[in-house]
Amino acid sequence: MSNDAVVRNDWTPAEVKSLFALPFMDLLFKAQSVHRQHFDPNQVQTSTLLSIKTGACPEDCKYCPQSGHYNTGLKKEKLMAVERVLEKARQAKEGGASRFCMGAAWKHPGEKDMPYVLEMVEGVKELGLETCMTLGMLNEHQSAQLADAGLDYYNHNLDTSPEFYDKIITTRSYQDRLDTLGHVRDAGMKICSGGIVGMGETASDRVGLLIQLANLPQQPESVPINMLVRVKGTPLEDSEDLDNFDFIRMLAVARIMMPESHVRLSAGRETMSDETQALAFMAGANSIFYGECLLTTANPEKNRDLQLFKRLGMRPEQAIDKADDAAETAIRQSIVKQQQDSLFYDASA
Ligand code: SAM
Ligand code: DTB
Ligand code: SF4
Repeated sequence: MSNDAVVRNDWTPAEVKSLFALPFMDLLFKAQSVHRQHFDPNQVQTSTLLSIKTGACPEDCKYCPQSGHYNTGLKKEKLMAVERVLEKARQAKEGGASRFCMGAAWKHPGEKDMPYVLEMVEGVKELGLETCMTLGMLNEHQSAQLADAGLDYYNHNLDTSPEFYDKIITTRSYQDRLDTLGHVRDAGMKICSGGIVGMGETASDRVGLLIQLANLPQQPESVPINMLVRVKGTPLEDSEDLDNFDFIRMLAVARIMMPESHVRLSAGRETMSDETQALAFMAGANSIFYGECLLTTANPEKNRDLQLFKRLGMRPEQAIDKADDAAETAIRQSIVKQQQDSLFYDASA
């Protein structure tokens, strides 16, 4: 393995700035070279999202359609019944997702909610899917309960640099977020943590976010990089367009700094061309949110994604390794069916 593909936790701002300053083609080549030392470059991890509790969130995140501080016209919904969540998870599995991510618009889960949330984790796991949740802040006890129930990943984003953070959120601190990540790690779960670009942050803020993530004691296994979805009614609805090349640079630098992590091309794909997405994969992104809906906003249709994979000769990662025998058979049958529908790329051809 070459030296530039080794995991490091001592990145300096000057080094990271110099990566961003590379000519675009040099940066992409470097990112793709690092990527190939750790991953199959033609494989993409697919996670399907479900909002299990929607809207009326007490936090004031300026990008978020679910904050109760802004009027975005979103219909609020209470915590979804466990059986309905499991039904959605079954559909996600049949559609070919390998991970099911459940998100709640909470500051933190309430004690009365925990038994239901734990049941959801156990049920989704039994289906043979990887499990992920994003429920806001967690304390040590809640982290241990989720880990015991079998939760594989916890998503909690740092969102931006420590310097820009209070322009975006005032109701919880950067340190609160780092504390939650610490509890998740101590409980033995994998971390999914990333951020958003296109919120009016400077180039140094992008450097600052990536340094925070990469220099954590252990890098997050999953790093979602979201392009801001500008939602009417949020304070960021009129944010300026982000240059797509700058978005790709962010993915490429994340790939180089966190060579063993899955880097997720996250929110923002709905308005992105297929060609921009292909550049994102070239930059080392190897995970997407898959399914027509993110939490409350649109994502590309499954068929568009499957066609894109096919056109690029890429394959979705399957959760087969983690599934028990019955679930494995079901997943295999589902893949065969989709291959017969000729939507998947046939790697054996
Ligand atoms: N309430 C929980 C929390 O904030 O931890 C979980 C759900 S929250 C919607 C998860 C993440 O979605 C946020 O941290 C943010 O990075 C991302 N997100 C929310 N709204 C977004 C938007 N309009 N565009 C892009 N990403 C967004
Ligand atoms: C993440 O980084 N992005 C996802 C997931 N983690 C939970 C959420 C994106 C939300 C986009 C706005 C919405 O659909 O509400
Ligand atoms: Fe609430 Fe999460 Fe949205 Fe912030 S990002 S307002 S915490 S749902």
